Amino acid sequence: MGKWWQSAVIYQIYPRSFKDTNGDGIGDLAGIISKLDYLEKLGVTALWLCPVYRSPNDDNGYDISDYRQIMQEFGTMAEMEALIKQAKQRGIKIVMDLVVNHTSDEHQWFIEAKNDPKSKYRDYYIWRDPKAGKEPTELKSVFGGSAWEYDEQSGQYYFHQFSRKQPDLNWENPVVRKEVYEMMNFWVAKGIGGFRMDVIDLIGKVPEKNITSNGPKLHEYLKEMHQNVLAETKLVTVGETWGATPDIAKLYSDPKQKELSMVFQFEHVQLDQFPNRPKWFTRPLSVVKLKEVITKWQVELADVGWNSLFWNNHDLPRAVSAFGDDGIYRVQSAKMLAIVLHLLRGTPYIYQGEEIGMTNLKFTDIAQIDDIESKNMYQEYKAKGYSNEELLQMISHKGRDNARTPMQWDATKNAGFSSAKPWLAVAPNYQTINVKAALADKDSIFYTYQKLIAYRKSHEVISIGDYSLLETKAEVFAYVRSYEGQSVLVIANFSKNVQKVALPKYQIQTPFIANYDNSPRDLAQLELRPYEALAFEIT
Ligand code: ISL
Ligand code: CA
Repeated sequence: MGKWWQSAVIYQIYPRSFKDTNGDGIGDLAGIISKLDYLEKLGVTALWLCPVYRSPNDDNGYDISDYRQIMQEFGTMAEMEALIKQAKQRGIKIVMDLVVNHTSDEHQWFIEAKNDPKSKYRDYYIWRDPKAGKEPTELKSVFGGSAWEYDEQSGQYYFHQFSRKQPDLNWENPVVRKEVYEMMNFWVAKGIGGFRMDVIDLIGKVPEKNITSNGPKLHEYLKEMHQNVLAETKLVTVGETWGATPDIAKLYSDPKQKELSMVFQFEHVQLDQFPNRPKWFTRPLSVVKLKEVITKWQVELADVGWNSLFWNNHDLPRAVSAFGDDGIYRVQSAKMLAIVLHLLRGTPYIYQGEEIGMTNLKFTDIAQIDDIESKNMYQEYKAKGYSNEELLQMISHKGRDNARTPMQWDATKNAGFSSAKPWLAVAPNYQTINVKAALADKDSIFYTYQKLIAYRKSHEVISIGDYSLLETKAEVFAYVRSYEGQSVLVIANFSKNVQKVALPKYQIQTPFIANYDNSPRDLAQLELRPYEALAFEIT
C-alpha cells in the first residue's frame, strides 16, 4: 500500500484571510474551526496552515518571534489544540508551516545575539565583518536591497535573505539544528499531520561563496532532521524548493534518501516570466511549454520520488487568472484547471478560494497593498522611473495580495469574512463569487473539486497510475493515466477557441467528469468548446 498522502488532497489556508470570528478584521483559528464542516464537505485530507506562530507580522507570520506560541491575533494554544482535535474527528490532518531558514529579529534568540556579541546566541545567526567598509558580499535580499544589515552596536553585518526583520539562522551551528528539531517535536507531540517547509532549499547557504539555494550541506541537514523528527512518524513533509530540478527533487523525495515526502517546484508558475528577470516582467503563457514542463515532471518522478501538484498559493496570482480566463470563461476554465491538475499523479494542493474560482484584483492605488514584496518593489521601481500605472498593473498581475484578499463566504458585507473592516480589502466580485452561491449551485466549481477529490481517493489509477502525454494540438492538453488494465483519458482545451481533435482509437465514450455536460462524445471527431475539459474511463 502507498502512503496516506499519495491519495490525499491538501487544502492551504492563509489564516489571516480565511475567517474572522471576533470582529477585528483578521482571520483567526476559531474561524478555521467554524469552517471545518465546509472543508469536510469538500473532502480534503489535510489543511496546510500558513504560519500561525507568534510574529510581529513584517511578512505576515513568516517572521516568527516564538515558535511555541500562537499569534495573538489568531487566538490561543488551546484553540490550536482544539483545531487539531476537531479536524482529526473529521479525518482531516493539520500540516504546519515550518519557517526555519530565518526567524524574526524580535525572536529572543536574535535579541540576545544582537545585544551581546559574546552570547551563545550570537552564532545562531550569520554575522560578518564589513569588507572595505561595506557589505561583506553583493548578495541581494529577495525583497529588495542588500541581504546584509549593519549593526551599529557591534560593527558587524547580519545576513537576511528576506526582510531585515527576518535574520537568517546559521544552520552550520549544530545547536541551532537541535533547537529546530526540538521545536518540531513539540508540534509533533500535539498531533499534527506534517510540515510544509518554507524555503527549505536555502538553509544550506554559504554567503561568502554566494551560495544561497542548494548549498553543499542541505541534504545532510535534511537527513539529520528526518532522523531526529520524522523517522518514526507518518507525517507528510513538503519542501518549498524554488531551485529544484527533477534530479534534485528526487534527492529530496526518494524514500530511500530519508528526507521529505515531496517538494514544491515552481517551473510551471514561472513560464510567463523571462529567465533571469524579476517576476514582474511577464509574457503570455505558452500552452506548449506548460504541457512540456508538466510532462517532464510527471515522467521524471514516475519511478523515484513524488510530485506535488498546484496552480497557486499565497505568494502567487490566482489560478484562474494566471492559467485560465477570469472573464467570461471563468467557471469553465476554473473547472478545466481542476480537472487537468487533479487527475495527474502526485499530491494536489488547493489554495483557499480556488475551489470557488476566486480571481486576481485590479489594484488602483498602492495604498491598497499590504505585501512587503510588492511595496518594496513599488518604491524601488518608482525610483527607476516606472510610472504608477505600470507598477500597479504589474502588482495586479503578479503581486502576492491577489491571493491574500479575504475568503469570499457569502454576498453580505465584507463577503461574510468579518463583521469589521478586513485587514485587506475584499475583492469587488464577492457578490457573485462566494461559497454560499457555490454550494447552492450543483454545477459550481466547488462540486467539480469535490468530485475530483473523491475520485482520487477511490481510484488508484489516479493516485499512483502511469502518465503519458497524448500528442494532439498546441492548445489542447491530453493525457492518459493507466494502472492494472484501467485507463483514464483527460482532454482539455486551454484556449478560448474551439479546437477539433481526432482520437480515432477511442470512438464514442461518456465522460465521468466534464465542465460543460456529460453527454457521450465521439473521440474520433471531437470538437472542444472554449476551455472544455473531459475525462473518460477507457476500458
Ligand atoms: O513570492 C515570491 C515569488 O513569487 C517570493 O518572493 C517568495 O518570498 C518566495 O517564494 C519564498 O516564499 C516563502 O518564504 C518567504 C515568505 O514571504 C513567503 O510567503 C513564503 O511562501 C519568506 O519566509
Ligand atoms: Ca479575528
